[in-house]
Amino acid sequence: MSDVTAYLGLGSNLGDRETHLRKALSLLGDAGEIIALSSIYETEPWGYAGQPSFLNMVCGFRTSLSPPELLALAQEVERRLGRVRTIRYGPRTMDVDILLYGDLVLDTPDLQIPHPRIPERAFVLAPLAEIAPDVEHPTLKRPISALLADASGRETVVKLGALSPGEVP
Ligand code: PH2
Ligand code: MG
Ligand code: MG
Repeated sequence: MSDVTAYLGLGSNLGDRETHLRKALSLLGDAGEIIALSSIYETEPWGYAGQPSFLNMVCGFRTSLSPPELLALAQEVERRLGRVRTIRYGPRTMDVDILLYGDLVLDTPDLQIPHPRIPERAFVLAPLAEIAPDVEHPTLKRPISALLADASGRETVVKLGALSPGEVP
């Protein structure tokens, strides 16, 4: 199968959040090619307020994995970083979500692509717009930059900066 560019959202709000992001990127880099990295953002919790703030970022990932294989990789990275599944939208050491997979649209019980909550989430749209502003959302048919403009007034996100070069996988 030929390579596809997927965009993956990473988030952590437990423990050493930045180390978790770095380790997740390193594990992903072992399995495919990271072609773009957003800055890290400190973000207000979305969906369930009583939890610590998150660090979020997005990476562009060039891969020959199929969508189910990529989901398995994302879950393996979460597992390796000590993820324990508790409440929905609750705290986690690492969350790796498939946001986009080329222009594929997929709706199965286990996996929906594009990620169904992209337009509601500034914590996804801000880092995604940094590295893929002109990419068109496959079902909304609008560029990511336009979706971000519509999401102003949603949860607070603060750009912290990029990982330093030595930390980039
Ligand atoms: N992930 C969630 C629920 N809420 N809020 C922020 N700010 N960042 C996240 O990554 C996040 C969230 C479920 O995946
Ligand atoms: Mg998530
Ligand atoms: Mg997830």
